[in-house]
Amino acid sequence: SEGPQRHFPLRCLQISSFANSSWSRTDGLAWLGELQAYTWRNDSDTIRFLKPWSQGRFSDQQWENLQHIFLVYRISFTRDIQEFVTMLHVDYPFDIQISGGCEVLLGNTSKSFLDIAFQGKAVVSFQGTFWVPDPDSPPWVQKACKVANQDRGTRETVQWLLDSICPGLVRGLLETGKSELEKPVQPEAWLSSGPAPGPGRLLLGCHVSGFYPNPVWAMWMRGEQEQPGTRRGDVLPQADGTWYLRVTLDVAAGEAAGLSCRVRHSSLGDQDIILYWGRGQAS
Ligand code: ELG
Repeated sequence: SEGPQRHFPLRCLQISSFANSSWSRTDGLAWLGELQAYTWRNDSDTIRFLKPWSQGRFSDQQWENLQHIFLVYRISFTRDIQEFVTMLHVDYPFDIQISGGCEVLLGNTSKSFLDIAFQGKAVVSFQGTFWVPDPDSPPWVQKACKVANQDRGTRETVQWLLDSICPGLVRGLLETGKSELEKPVQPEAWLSSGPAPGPGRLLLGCHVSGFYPNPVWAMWMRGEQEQPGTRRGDVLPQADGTWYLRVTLDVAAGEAAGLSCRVRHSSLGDQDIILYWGRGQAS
């Protein structure tokens, strides 16, 4: 087989909020490419599968073992942080975010990462076999890393999770989830007129909804001429795993005729969607 054409990194995210010395919570979630495959809530002992293919090629027993590792880890992590905070005089409240995972590359290779942020700022990463603090992270984080680096068992577990378990899981997921991961979904598109940006002006909207995967191209055109005034909104996630985009154009009311919105997406092949202003709008 040819192997995956696109890249599908597994990104595991941990969000831990510490309000004071007696209240904290830790939640987790994980994405394969653009699709969320797992959640792990603070009040649950189990990692929940969000997709029919989330188990990958791992056995029930392998999942039990992983879940147990994460359960022990969550308790230990919370206790460790509370100890560091007491010892090193850190102020509540704060958040710690951890992003870890891997990507399987061609030829049986993989690349992994593990990054920790404190109050939204990157402070530590795991590199090779050690926790490495950012040079400009607070002194208490640097001390905490020195302590963490003394725990060889944990460093070995982290290495094993990143370099062996993660790529193994991803390889299985690319098989079990292949059809959903690789199947493009066509957008639908429609035009609207927004609130007048000024006297004698129109705000033309072109809405593109329901596409997968993410990159999409949409432009206001006059014939073959791309309109440089096209303003692109943010690409917004929708609950069903597809995406939404709006592009707008501010024009003189008299110049709207002859404009069109053109949409290109991998699901459409060469068949761009072209919608013409004035056909169907009240203008
Ligand atoms: N170790 C129990 O963040 C991100 C995924 C990490 C998974 C690690 C799993 C290993 C684990 O749970 C905790 O360790 C004991 O038991 C182990 C067997 O179960 C081994 O025998 C081990 O040798 C033994 O000590 C351990 O308590 C660990 O410290 C939990 C927290 C790990 C962690 N540490 C960390 C903290 C790393 C870098 C920097 C910091 C400070 C906070 C920095 C940012 C704000």
